[in-house]
Amino acid sequence: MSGEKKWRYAFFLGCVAPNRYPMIESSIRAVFDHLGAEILEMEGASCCPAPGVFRAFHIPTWLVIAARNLTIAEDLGVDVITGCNGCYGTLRDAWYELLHEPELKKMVNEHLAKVGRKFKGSIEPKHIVQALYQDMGLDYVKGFVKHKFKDLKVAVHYGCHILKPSDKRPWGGDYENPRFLDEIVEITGAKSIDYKDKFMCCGAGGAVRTAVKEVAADFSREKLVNIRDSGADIIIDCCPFCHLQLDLGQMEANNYYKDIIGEQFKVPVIYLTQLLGLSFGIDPNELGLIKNHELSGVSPFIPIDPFIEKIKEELL
Ligand code: 9S8
Ligand code: 9S8
Ligand code: COM
Repeated sequence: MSGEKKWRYAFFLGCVAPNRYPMIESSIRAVFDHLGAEILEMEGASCCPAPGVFRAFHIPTWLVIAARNLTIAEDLGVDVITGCNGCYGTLRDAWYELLHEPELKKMVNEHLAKVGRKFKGSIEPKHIVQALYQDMGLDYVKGFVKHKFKDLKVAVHYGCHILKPSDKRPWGGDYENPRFLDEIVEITGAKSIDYKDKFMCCGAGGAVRTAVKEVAADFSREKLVNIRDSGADIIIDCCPFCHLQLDLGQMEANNYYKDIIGEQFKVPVIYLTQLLGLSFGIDPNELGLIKNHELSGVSPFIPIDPFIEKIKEELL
């Protein structure tokens, strides 16, 4: 889209998308550009740092690093968006705590002064879902839908940090049974179907994946059984770490738990903006919707071909 942009955001990438799922980053850029949002780069940004890891070990270190990242967006003078629940958790929790606790802010700014920075609290950290749902609004986003999926059943996975802690999140209303992500998915015509324990963790968060892969895969196994029972065609998520766990984790669950799961899992995992982008008519290549490949150790691990086949006719 050319001309004046309606919104401007600093884009916080985090680690997982640029390193493992470049298609997630690419689809966010394409969709935001299409919707009339300008994306500014955050030069010098580091790991957020991951809430389940850094905060669990040393809160002051976590806070100072998070605040440093926020000051990069403050310098740009715009709100920061991220496509990762974990990054959202860190940036938003740190921002909230620093706004409400002067002592913490003083401590943080003493450290930041050593690198010539200062946390002011002048911008708000947002999830891309928050930007879509609250800044732009469903009616506005709906106006860009060109193709409606006629027969696509979706298992929506929220993940944890986008919802909790609820006092630091902007969703209002029901935090145990939210609908905002389902509502965004459904503007594409896809049907968000209910499944057992929908709001359960993917298994990866809180450093579980890093510490004990079998335990993370066991969570995923349970979630995937429920998703399979629901008859979903695909999983839609809004977090690259959940995405990794639900994609690569399917292979791991197929391996560790082959004796108890029966048929092997093979549900395509698609990121929210990949689905939205398709319905907007954006080139699937730009959204990183690539056909199966033979490379090892390269995402996507579960082939997305069944999804591509299913939607091909609707897109032609
Ligand atoms: S950064 Fe570093 S590890 Fe991660 S992707 Fe999201 S959480 Fe924040
Ligand atoms: S990774 Fe993303 S947000 Fe989390 S902690 Fe539970 S779920 Fe999956
Ligand atoms: C999950 C991030 S998205 S972390 O593992 O809890 O830090």
